Amino acid sequence: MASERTFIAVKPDGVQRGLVGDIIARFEKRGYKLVGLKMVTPTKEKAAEHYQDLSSKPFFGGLVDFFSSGPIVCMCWEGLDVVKQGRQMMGETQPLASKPGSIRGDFSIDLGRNIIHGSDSVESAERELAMWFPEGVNEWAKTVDAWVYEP
Ligand code: IDP
Ligand code: MG
Repeated sequence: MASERTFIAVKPDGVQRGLVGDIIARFEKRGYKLVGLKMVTPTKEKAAEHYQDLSSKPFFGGLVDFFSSGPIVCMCWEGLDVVKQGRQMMGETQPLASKPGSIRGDFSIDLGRNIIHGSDSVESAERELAMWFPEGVNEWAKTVDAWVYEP
């Protein structure tokens, strides 16, 4: 099975609103494998590095302040096509454009409070995982995979 990894984070608003469990459950129930999980309160520097691609945007300062305003829950999920599927499960950047059934479509309204981050490409995932999990992730065999993937 050609597998990949993605970085998913529940942002400070999702943590405050008690949505961590629901978000984890969606990825677990889909069949993906959790290989990294921790709570971190990002420094402003780390938040700015995470969102470095958006540094020229007018909302960058507010985004960095918000992302470093409290704990986030960092996750690494592994499985087939998980980068793209993670984005599908999240919904659109703009919550009002997100379909009901998606995480943002079910739980958020405002662009600046859209509760979840997910890597947008395999390259971004590699960069973000190196940043948030410099210690590496957990290698383990999920025995139920034989019931999730056809051999
Ligand atoms: P993404 O989170 O769906 O990948 P990005 O374009 O990478 O979207 O933007 C990162 C985050 O910055 C968004 O999730 C959102 O919270 C915030 N953001 C994006 N565009 C705007 C904007 O135009 N105004 C305010 N905040 C924005
Ligand atoms: Mg993004």
